[in-house]
Amino acid sequence: MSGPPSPLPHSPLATPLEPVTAPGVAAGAPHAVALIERARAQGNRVALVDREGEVTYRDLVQLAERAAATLLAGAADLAEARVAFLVPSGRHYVITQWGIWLAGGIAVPLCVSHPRPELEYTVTDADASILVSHPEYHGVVSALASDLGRRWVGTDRLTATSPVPLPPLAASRRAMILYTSGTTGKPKGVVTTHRTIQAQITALIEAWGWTEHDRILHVLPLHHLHGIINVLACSLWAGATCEMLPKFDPAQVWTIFGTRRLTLFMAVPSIYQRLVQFWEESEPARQAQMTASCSALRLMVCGSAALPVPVLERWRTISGHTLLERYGMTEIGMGLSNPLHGERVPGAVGAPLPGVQVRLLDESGREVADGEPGQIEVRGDAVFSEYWRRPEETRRAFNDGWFQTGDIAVRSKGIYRILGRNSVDIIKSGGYKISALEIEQTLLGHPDIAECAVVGVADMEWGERVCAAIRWRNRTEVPLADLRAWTKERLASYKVPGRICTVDDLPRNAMGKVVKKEVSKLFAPAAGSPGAEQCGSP
Ligand code: MCA
Ligand code: AMP
Repeated sequence: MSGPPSPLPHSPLATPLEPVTAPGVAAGAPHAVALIERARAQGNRVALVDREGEVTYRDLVQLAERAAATLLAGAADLAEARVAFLVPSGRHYVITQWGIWLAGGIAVPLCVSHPRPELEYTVTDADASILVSHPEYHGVVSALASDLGRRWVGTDRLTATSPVPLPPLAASRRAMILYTSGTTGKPKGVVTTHRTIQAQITALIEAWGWTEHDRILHVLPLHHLHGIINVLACSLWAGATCEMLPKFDPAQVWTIFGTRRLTLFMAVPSIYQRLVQFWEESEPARQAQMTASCSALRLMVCGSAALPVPVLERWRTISGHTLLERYGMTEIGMGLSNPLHGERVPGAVGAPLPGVQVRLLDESGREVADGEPGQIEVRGDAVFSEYWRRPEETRRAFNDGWFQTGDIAVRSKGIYRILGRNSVDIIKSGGYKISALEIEQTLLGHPDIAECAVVGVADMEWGERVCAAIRWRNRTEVPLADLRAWTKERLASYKVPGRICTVDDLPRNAMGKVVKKEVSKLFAPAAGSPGAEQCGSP
C-alpha cells in the first residue's frame, strides 16, 4: 500500500500573474465559454489540486489566457483549428483545454496510454494543425508533429505574456472532438459545441446538486466524456475543488478517502470492483478505517458500463453508499440517472436528466409500451452535432432529429433498465467502448493470422473482456504474450485481446458470415472440454 499523500503546497506560482488580454477587448467580455467566465468569478478559491499542489480559479484563468495568446501566435482567432493535446491529468490539462477554447480552437484530447499509431490516427483524422504536449510526452508528440508537418508547442511554452485580444466566441462554435469507437472500425470524432458542453454540464449540476462546497477526486482518463464533463467540468462549473490523480490506483484512492474532505466520487464499475478487492484484501482494522472514511462523502456515482448488482451491494456494505448509477454516451452526454434523493434501483439507470428527451422504439420504428424492449433514442441540447467529417454517418445516426444510441432498454413506471446493445461488434471493457472490427482489422495485419473474430465475453472485473478466435496461417500458433506485445504497439492496451482461441475454421452461417454468438461460446468456461483447453488466458 502506498503511504499518505504528500503535503500540498499552497500557491504554485512564483510571481502573481498579470492579465495578458488587452484591456476592454476580451478579459471579462461576454463570450461563449461560460465555464471560464464562471471560473473568473471564483477568484482565489482552490480549483484544482494536482501533483504540483493547489491552483486557484484566478490563476487557472490567467494561465489559460497565456496559453491562448501563445496558441494564437499573432492570429486573431484560431477559427476552429483543431488542437490535439497529450497532457496528463492535472492543471496543464485544464490550462491547455481552456487556452484552446479562448483562442477559438477545437480541443482534441489525446490518450496518454495510446501507442503512436493510435495518436497518429486521431491527429490525422481530426486534421489537427497544432499539437501540444506536456514534457512527459514531448518525445512522441514532437516526432509526430515533425513527421506530419504540424506545429508543435510544449505546455511549458504556453506562457506568452504580451497583451493580446482574444476572439469573441459564439455558443454555436465547435469546441471539442472526442474519439469514440463505433460499428464501423476506426474511431469517429464526436463534435460538441460550447452550447452542447454547457447543456451537458448544467444537467448534472442540477441533478446531482453540485455546489462550491464540493470536493471531488478525479481518477478517470481525460480523453473521454466521463472524466472530462461529469467530473472535471462540473467541478469547475460549480466552483468546487477537483483533486486530480494521473492514474487510478486503489491504494491511493483509499488513502485519499481517509485524509481529504471529499464530498463526491465518480467512476466506472471496474474501478469500484478494484476498490472492493483492495478492501477485501486489507487487515480488519484497516478495513474499518476505510469504511469510516466513506461517511464524509455525500454522493458516489457509477456509470459508463452496466454496474453489476453484486458490486453495488458489496460497495453498499463496505462504504454505506448506494451507488447512483446513470447512463450516458459520448454522443449525448448523460441521458438517464437514478435520483440524488429518493430510491436508487439496483440494475436500473433511472429517469431522463433535465433537458434530455428519451424514447424507446421497436425495430419497426414504433414507440414501445412499458415493459417492452426498444432502442433508446435521445434528443436535446446536450446531444452532439456531428461526426467529424462524416456527414453520411451523422445522417444515419439520427432518426428525425433523435439520436439512435444502439442501446436497448425497457421502461417501467418511468424508470429505465439497459438490456444490452443492438450490435455484437461493440465491446465495453473497463468502461471503454471498443470496436471488435477495429481489433480484427489490426490482427489481420499480423503475418501469422489468416482469419480472426473478436468478441466481448462477460467478465466480473472488466464487464466484458476482449477475446479473439484465430485461424493461424500454416498453423503457426503465436503465444498469447507475444501476440499481446505485438498488438500493444498498434492499439491501446485495453483493446488488446486478453484471451485467444485457436480454431480450424471460424463458425459461419449458411451465407458464410461469421456468427459471433458461436465465437463467444468458444470462450465459455467449459472445464475439461478440448475447445476450452485450446484457449489461452494471460
Ligand atoms: C487494461 N487492461 C485490460 C483492460 N484495461 N485488460 C482487459 N480489459 C481491459 N479493459 C490490462 C492492460 O493491458 C495491462 O495488462 C493491465 O491491465 C494494466 O493496464 P492499465 O492500463 O494500467 O490498466 P488500469 O490502469 O488498471 O486500468 C483500469 C481502469 C481503466 C482504471 C479501470 O480501464 C479506466 O480508467 N477505465 C475508465 C474508462 C473510462 O473513463 N470510460 C468512460 C468512457 P499488462 O499488465 O499485461 O500490460 S465515456 C462513457 O462511457 C460514457 C460517456 C459514460 O456513460 O460515461
Ligand atoms: P461511450 O461511447 O464510451 O460513450 O460509451 C457509451 C456506452 O456505454 C453506451 O452506449 C452504453 O452502451 C454504455 N453505458 C454507459 N452507461 C451505462 C450504464 N449505466 N449501464 C449500461 N451501459 C452503459
